[in-house]
Amino acid sequence: MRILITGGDGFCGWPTALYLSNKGHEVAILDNEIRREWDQELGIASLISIPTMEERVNEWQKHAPVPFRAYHVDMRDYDQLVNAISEFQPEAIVHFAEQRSAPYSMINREHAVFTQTNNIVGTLNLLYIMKEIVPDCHLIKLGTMGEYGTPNIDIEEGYLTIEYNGRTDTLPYPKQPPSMYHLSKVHDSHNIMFACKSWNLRATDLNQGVVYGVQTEETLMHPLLTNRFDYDDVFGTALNRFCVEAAADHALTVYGQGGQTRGFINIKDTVRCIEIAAMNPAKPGEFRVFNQFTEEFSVQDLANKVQSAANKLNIEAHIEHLPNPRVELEQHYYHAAHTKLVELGLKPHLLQEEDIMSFIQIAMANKDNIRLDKIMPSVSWR
Ligand code: NAD
Ligand code: USQ
Repeated sequence: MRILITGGDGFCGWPTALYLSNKGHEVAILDNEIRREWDQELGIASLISIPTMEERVNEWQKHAPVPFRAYHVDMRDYDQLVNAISEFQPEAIVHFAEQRSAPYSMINREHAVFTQTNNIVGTLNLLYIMKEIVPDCHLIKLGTMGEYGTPNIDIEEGYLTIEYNGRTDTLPYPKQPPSMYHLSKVHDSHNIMFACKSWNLRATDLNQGVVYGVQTEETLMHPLLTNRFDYDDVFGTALNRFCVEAAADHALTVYGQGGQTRGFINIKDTVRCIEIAAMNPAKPGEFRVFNQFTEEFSVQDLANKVQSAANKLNIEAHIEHLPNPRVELEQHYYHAAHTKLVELGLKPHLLQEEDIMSFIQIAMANKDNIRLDKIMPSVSWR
């Protein structure tokens, strides 16, 4: 297949592009490297240094079994995006290219406006271009489990059948997102659903949980192909942060009581889920939703697991409960369906102690790059 991967220079996009390319698909990545500018703005960097997009693309072109190309394009620039898509004529577009940090979106008004503009305008441009240029192309859009929030009932995959005043309907599952970033994903979902209904486009919204892990088979093929590893308080996510904190002899930073429960997925399963979605496209007019995670953990569960793995490496990994910088429930019911990708063939990599030990070891090998002043939470929701 010809697959365009927007956000292909990012943490999920880069390994996905290499994986699909290695499987023989004709892949192009599209990215404006804006993520690297946010790193500079915040004074942070990936724990493992990554080369420029041009350098890593040049390196992969030596390994790729089929042509592999890159477009340096801003999703908000309609004309540039039209040119790239007209030239490449993708059969599937995997859309990762958004500002994806909840804390970044909560820094202040400007960052909230930027996040929602960047994300919603980019997706809207894409929908209009698909309508005009590639109406049969399948949009595989990265959404987030956070769209649902933490309701006191089971979470379904996108839709909920309800009976009200004697009548029944299947409706989009109610959304209660916990940040301006998560809200941008809800707005995207509504826009995509409307486009599918109105213009007969086909789309799959992948409501992904928190991704952990770093490398995949392909990113390990050469040092220039390495994936990024975020651990700072703005872009770092729970399990990866705890592993770096353990390696740095820093306390594990559990926010509040630690009962916050989320769906989690290994980066090795992320790339496979995208392949499954691409190989089993939605039908014309269909807006399909899959919940893309493999296991649920509370933040406290994860801290305990990291502490136990760290102890095996003779590291103490003390757990500290910090005042929660976010507004979120710290003890709640959480049970979310996630069967659709498994039914289509996903064989999950479930989190093992050896995985956690290997993430801590990667962090220890890069210990000199750990910025201790970038670990404690700096963004408040209040
Ligand atoms: P990332 O920040 O590492 O990568 C995103 C990429 O998109 C960056 O390379 C950035 O330069 C690019 N980008 C952003 N705005 C752009 C624009 N206007 N034009 C062109 N390129 C632009 O993020 P990630 O962790 O790889 O996440 C990718 C997607 O998956 C996001 O949409 C995110 O919401 C979603 N997601 C991520 C996680 C996670 O835990 N990392 C979990 C669930 C969903
Ligand atoms: N948390 C801690 N300590 C930390 C970091 C986080 O207790 O040091 C807690 C947070 O308070 C939250 C939970 O861990 O309750 C998850 O936070 P996170 O920073 O790991 O993840 P989140 O902000 O939810 O965002 C990440 C990605 C985002 C994606 C989302 C999937 O950055 O792009 O959409 O995971 S989900 O959470 O399912 O919506």
